[in-house]
Amino acid sequence: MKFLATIALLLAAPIILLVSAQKTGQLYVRLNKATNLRDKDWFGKSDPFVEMWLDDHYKSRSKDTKGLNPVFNETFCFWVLNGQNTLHVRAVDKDTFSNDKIGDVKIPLAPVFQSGAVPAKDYVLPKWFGLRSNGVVNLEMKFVPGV
Ligand SMILES: [Ca+2]
Repeated sequence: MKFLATIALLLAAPIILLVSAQKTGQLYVRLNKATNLRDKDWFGKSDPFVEMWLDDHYKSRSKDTKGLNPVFNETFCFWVLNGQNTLHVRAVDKDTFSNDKIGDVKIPLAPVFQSGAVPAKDYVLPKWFGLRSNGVVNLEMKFVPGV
């Protein structure tokens, strides 16, 4: 009987996970631009792009750009699930052999959940525990609950 109870628990666990992973709304992120990105390329040009995600299995990726002050003007939409409260943003330099991380930042979503919108703002990609910077991304957010 104990064995059966264990099996029942194992079967129930994914169902509980599914229920707790309900959608709570849609997050729109408009990525405006980045400035002063750290130069990762020793040879030739910098060609940065930006990745964003709530869940690292589902990353969104911007277009490729050129230079250290790229303009994106792209909007991304994410389904927000229960418990997701951080937007991960990473600037990456595209390379022939392996892409190179420029910097990243974790943006708390509580402000946009509370107010529905956060206007365009600079977010620093910290370096050395925030003592220096790998660059800045400028983005704005909007949250539409319960879709
Ligand atoms: Ca490159």
